[in-house]
Amino acid sequence: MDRLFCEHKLRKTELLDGLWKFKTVDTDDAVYSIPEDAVDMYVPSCWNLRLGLLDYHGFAWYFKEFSTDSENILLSFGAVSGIAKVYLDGELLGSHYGSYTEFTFNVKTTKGNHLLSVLVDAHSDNETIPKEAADWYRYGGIFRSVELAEIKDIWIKKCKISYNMSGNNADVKVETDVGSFDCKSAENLTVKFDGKTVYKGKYKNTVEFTAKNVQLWDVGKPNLYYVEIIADNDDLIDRIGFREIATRNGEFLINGRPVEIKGVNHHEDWPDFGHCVPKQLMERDIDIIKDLGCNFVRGSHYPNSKAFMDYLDQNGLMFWSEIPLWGAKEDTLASPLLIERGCTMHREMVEQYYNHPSIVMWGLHNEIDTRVEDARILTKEFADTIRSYDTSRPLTYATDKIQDDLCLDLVDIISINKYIGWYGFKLDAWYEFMQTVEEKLKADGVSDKPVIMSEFGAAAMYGYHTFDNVKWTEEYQANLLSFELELFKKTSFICGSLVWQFCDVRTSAKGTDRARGFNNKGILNEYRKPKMAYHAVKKFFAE
Ligand code: ADA
Repeated sequence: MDRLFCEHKLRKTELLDGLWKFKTVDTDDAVYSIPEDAVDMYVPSCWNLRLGLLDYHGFAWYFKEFSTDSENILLSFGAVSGIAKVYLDGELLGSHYGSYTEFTFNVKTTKGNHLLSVLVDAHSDNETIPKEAADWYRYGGIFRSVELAEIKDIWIKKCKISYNMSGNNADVKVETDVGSFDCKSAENLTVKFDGKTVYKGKYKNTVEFTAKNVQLWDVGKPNLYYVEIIADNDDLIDRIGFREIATRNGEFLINGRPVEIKGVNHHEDWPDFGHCVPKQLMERDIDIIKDLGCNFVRGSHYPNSKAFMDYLDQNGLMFWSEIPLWGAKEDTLASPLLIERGCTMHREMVEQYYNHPSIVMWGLHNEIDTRVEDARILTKEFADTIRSYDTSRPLTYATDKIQDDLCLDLVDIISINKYIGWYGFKLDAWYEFMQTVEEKLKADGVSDKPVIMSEFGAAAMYGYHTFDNVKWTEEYQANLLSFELELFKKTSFICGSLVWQFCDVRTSAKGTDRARGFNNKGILNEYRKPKMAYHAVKKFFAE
């Protein structure tokens, strides 16, 4: 759903996007019919962008009437904030936790008219992911598309396409997972690679074949191949790219070649659309990122839409995908609920995004208190969860506590967030900091792991200039970023830099210390107008 190419030729699908009925409520009590005072709400969208709802983070009902000619349907939701409880004709189908990943219900129903109702619970606290006080806007609502599919007896739930390169050939493994209404298995299976049939016969979960003389997917050279799977009457088309990722002697390698990571942290956010960014604006962000000379985007701080991932795939840009576990403090790290939610969110992210070649690393969490033993237990649990499904990509997390961090040995890449020159410290403190980092890496026996500066920068108010180098001016931000990028370039153990951040983004939870209610550290403003820092960064990355 929501891809830049057609995922099905056989499966009959219809988007349920458009006007739904909507009503905010105080409790999660079930509501069985559309209330008279429900109002129109466009799906997908973020409800906070409706007048009067900017600061609303509670419960809301969505209702949609639809009709179908099938007795077997799939209802898929691209993303719904917080907890979504889904009802069909008043009967609970189930619920989903996790905001940024897709979920589906298969339903045996009757031909004709139906009422689909969704209760969205956008509350947050210290055990939700993200927690209440996170530094981006926690938009509420059904913010990615909803799809209705009519199927026969079985349907393809997902497919994992993995491979091993041997010379120019790829040994490919296609693992298909089908669902069925009557505990039947699929009978027949066809797998096509690059338009040619590589398997046709009895259904089996795993098909292996050798793809000869493939062109590699590489940074800036995005060779892509389509894989088409047909199981009985259902089908699924996905797109892959062949590339090998490795880390060695402090270097990050793509296809055996060390790559210097040059990137930005990017929130999926637009002032007028929230997380529900129109595709032409995604495309524009990609163009800007390329113009800047970047080869890498960190999806801070949550799984991005599939369409954005497709743009990255087809532009040869690398991506770091993570779940929104942000800034968790010592007192919540041992919470079984938090850990369980985190593992579920990781599992869904990795399974749903596995086939994207642009994703070159998974991020476990961001700025949690990695100085304590509980963080080690949680980090290990998350790492094991991901590695049980994907051993092809390195793992990382962003630490702001590098000096006392207890978890560095658990991941493959060390990523450091540091704001010297903005929060508190004088610029010179960077030199001492770099020395401490080097000593720490040695002391922990992790000097052979690549190190990325995953966040650094300063806020600047768009259009604020002075003759002097004072904080909040465009000059200060541009100068600081130039200093930092120069320093990182000269520091031998650093293999990449990710500027915080691509553009200014709406935030709320950190309260009054965020001028305008925005995190203003963008090198573009929220409407993507470049600040001086844009040109300063471009000098380093592109020229
Ligand atoms: C942290 C955090 C970001 C942002 C940043 C800042 O590093 O990971 O999400 O809040 O600080 O602007 O202070």
